[in-house]
Amino acid sequence: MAYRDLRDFITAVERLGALRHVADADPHHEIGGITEVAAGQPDCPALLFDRIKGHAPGFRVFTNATVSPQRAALALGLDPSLRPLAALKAWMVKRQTLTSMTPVMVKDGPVLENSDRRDKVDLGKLPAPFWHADDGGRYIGTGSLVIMRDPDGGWINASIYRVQVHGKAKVTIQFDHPGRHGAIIAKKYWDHGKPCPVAVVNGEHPALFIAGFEYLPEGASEYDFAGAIKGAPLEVFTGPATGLPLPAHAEIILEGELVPPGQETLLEGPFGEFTGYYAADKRPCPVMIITAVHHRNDPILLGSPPMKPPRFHFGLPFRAASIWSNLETAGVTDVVGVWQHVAQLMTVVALRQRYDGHAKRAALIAAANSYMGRLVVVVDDDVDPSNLADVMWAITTRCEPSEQIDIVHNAWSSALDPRIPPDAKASGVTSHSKAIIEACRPFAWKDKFPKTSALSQEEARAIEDKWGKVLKGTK
Ligand SMILES: Cc1cc2nc3c(=O)[nH]c(=O)nc-3n(C[C@H](O)[C@H](O)[C@H](O)COP(=O)(O)O)c2cc1C
Ligand SMILES: [Mn+2]
Repeated sequence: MAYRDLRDFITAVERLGALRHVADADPHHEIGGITEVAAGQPDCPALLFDRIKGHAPGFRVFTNATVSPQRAALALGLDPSLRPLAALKAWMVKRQTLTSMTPVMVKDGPVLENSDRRDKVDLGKLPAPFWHADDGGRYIGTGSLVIMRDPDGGWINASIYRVQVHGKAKVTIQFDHPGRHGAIIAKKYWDHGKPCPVAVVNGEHPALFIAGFEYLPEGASEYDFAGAIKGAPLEVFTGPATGLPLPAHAEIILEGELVPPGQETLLEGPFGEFTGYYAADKRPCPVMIITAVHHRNDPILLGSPPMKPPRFHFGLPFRAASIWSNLETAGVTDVVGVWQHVAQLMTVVALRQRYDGHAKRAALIAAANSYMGRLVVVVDDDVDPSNLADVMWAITTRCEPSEQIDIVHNAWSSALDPRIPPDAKASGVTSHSKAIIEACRPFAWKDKFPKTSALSQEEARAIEDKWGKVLKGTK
């Protein structure tokens, strides 16, 4: 299902019956609150806010865009009716064979319908919400991309970093750590005493939203990856203020410069994080001075605020698809599924064990790539890794803790980790330990393990197909 831009995507969501229109909400905590409550519902709808308090009618905010598995599949161009694990597998396979597509240059685009330059710039016109009660300010960028050009290679990085409003023409951009491509690129300009040209793109094509979250190699542009997902190159024009290539069909674009930190930094945050806490507090952050704002008529700001888990920006755990792919590339056979729960804080691998040590081999690879994840679980192939209740059943019945739980120390976490003690965090600690839980039948006697009385996934599915309507009372 191809769609041209965010507006087209919203139309497709409406056709699926998954869009709700919300009028007269307040950007001060209310839009954020409604978004969080909706995201907690079993069939979380997408929300389009209009007539936002304090803003011109038509200036809209769109949230929960890809929060359901169905809409995450739609955004990837996959069949939205696939079951979640089948959809993730389809994405894993598609991802391995994507052909990257370089954007094509165009002269004009709908995002240039309105432009404010220099002293006309006023971010106050745009409905940037105050998402959570104790946030340090309004955030215009939660689901927006930060565009920069590498001064050496010339390639374009387009990733998601949050953007806080600090004045009419001033925002901060938050790099979680100095290894972010955006942070590396900006430093190259700053080391030469120059500001870094930058643009913030909002209301972009959902394929670009997904690409902006992917861990791509340095030198690979998220623009090309988005084109590959979309199956057609992005159309970009040359930003008049920065010379950066910018998506013509975006809703709102800010252009400007990220000034060297020696000149100015501002305290950023606190901001409600995806763990459900304020763990990073306030930190000094690079400042962007905005020299131009472009937007479509009646622009739509795509908001993707972090929320308390299990809510997450994407209804399919895309990082689990990369781990699944990593396992295959590393030569680990018989993986039947990988999933992440609790907003990617827990990784589960399901496999058909073929040899002793097979499960641990998979677990160690998955643990290495589990950002902030303290729990890594391996289950047998009869357990659906996307079903947390099934995973807990496997843990409580197949894992002997004294034998099958290992702890890996000093592993990959983040300054956003709420459980790193304050003094350790202050001294720069961003690692934690990971528990690897082998919840598989022990390999040496797996054939003597008591037989399960449960229906197999295939049997249960066949029953659902035949008797589902009777059980639901719709027949
Ligand atoms: C909605 C959303 C918000 C995010 N916010 C941030 C952020 O504020 N800072 C950050 O460093 N990463 C953030 N991330 C994660 C990065 O976008 C992601 O790790 C990306 O791969 C980094 O790209 P890079 O490899 O080009 O640096 C966010 C991701 C999403 C989906
Ligand atoms: Mn990148």
